[in-house]
Amino acid sequence: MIDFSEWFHNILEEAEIIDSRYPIKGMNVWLPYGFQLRKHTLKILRNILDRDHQETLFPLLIPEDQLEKESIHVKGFEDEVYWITHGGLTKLNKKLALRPTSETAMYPMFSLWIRSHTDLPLKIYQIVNTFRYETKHTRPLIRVREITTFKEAHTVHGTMEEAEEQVQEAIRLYKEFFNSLAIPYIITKRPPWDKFPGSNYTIAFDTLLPDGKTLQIATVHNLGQTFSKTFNIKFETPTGEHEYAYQTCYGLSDRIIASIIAVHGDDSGLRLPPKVAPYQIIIVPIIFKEEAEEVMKACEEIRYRLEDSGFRVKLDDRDIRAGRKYYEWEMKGAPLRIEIGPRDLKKKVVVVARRDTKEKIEIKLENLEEKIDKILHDITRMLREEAWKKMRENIRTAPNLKEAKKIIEEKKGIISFPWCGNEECGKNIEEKIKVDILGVSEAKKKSSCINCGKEAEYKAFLAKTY
Ligand code: PR8
Repeated sequence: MIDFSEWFHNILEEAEIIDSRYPIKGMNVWLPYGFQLRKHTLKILRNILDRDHQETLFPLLIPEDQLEKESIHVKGFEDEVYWITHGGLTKLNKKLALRPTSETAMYPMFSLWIRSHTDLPLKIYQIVNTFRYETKHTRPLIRVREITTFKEAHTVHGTMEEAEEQVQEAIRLYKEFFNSLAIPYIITKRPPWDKFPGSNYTIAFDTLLPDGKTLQIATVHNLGQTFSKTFNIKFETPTGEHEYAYQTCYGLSDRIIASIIAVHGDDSGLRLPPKVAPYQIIIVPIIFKEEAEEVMKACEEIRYRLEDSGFRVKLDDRDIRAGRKYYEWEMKGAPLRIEIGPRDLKKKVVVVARRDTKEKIEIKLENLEEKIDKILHDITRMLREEAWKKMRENIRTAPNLKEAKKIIEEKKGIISFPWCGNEECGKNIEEKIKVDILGVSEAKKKSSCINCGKEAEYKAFLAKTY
């Protein structure tokens, strides 16, 4: 991949994921193939969240006074809010915001719903579109002004410990989600100057894109009692006192699809993990005139057999050259292709081609389902291992700031280094090397801060980011 940015834009178009020609900056059209990819990805997340969250749906519009009630929160979003000022020709008395996220839509309702400790914990989520008037350069799926798959979860608890535990639980859920998509991640606590507006702290997942820049793909926020105090979310404890609740929220966006595409793709196009591929298996008939009917019949039979076993299958019977079909489905990332010709039928075998390794294997028809299932699992494992390896190889340590700057400029990727945790020192580091601190994890061994030399409390990470 010579130029990632160009590759990414081209593949979105060629593989028919989205059409970015819609005449509003930062807003795109999901095409049918992209929509299928989106649907299967959302299904995985819904299955995970549905275990103990309830799905809801709140209105898109938020009244001005409600959005502005939490002052730190609104300060963080004020540059990004789209406003509705008119209904037809009538000027509205109260402006309405298109939700940039839904805390201020949901929490006034939570204060009506929650009365007693028996109403807790409350765990809900919704998958909706949100709007952010991004001023930074927009990019399809990566930085959009209409986030079309904003998956936001919001929880309410009776104690700070429970909210802490929920943060850990959310991290576990998101790990499971990313693992099933074979997407590698690093998890860090954002520095205080980069946390979600109104939160006590923010934990973020970042992945590495092929150009060496990181992409934030999920965040988990501990909101403490900030919003419950603003929106009066109170409950009666078992001993009859009234206390403000503790909250968390966590979310993901269209960047999930962006990372599936970017992390696994190669020079021939997409390589989709089988769990989310619109078609897991493409059947291509190899037809010669005299046996055409027989081959087509066999292809259809195999298609029904595989569909019966739960695989998503497409029989590509278009009247074009087989080579063109191979090229197209490779580009669109279908994990497996089955080629069926008259000679194979006589031998009672089919030829299966893997998209990940481009390997071709002959499989006996009698144990087709079982073999295919195994191969699909193996493809996910392979994609996962390859992606993690690539990411790990691009996390480097730096002995001093000069060296860190050099590595970032020459190799990009992620740099880890010991840091004291002091805000002034952190900002000084960012100033010196002109790259942002991504976040921190606890330091496992004793060392001194790369900048000020004091004892390092944290292992910090630096990277060029999207
Ligand atoms: C919250 N409230 O809102 P967050 N384009 C694509 N993806 C984006 C964009 C954008 N313009 N902006 C953010 N994201 C909390 C948690 C409810 C849920 C993605 O958190 O502001 C980023 O990956 O951190 C970000 O981590 C995620 O949305 C959640 O947004």
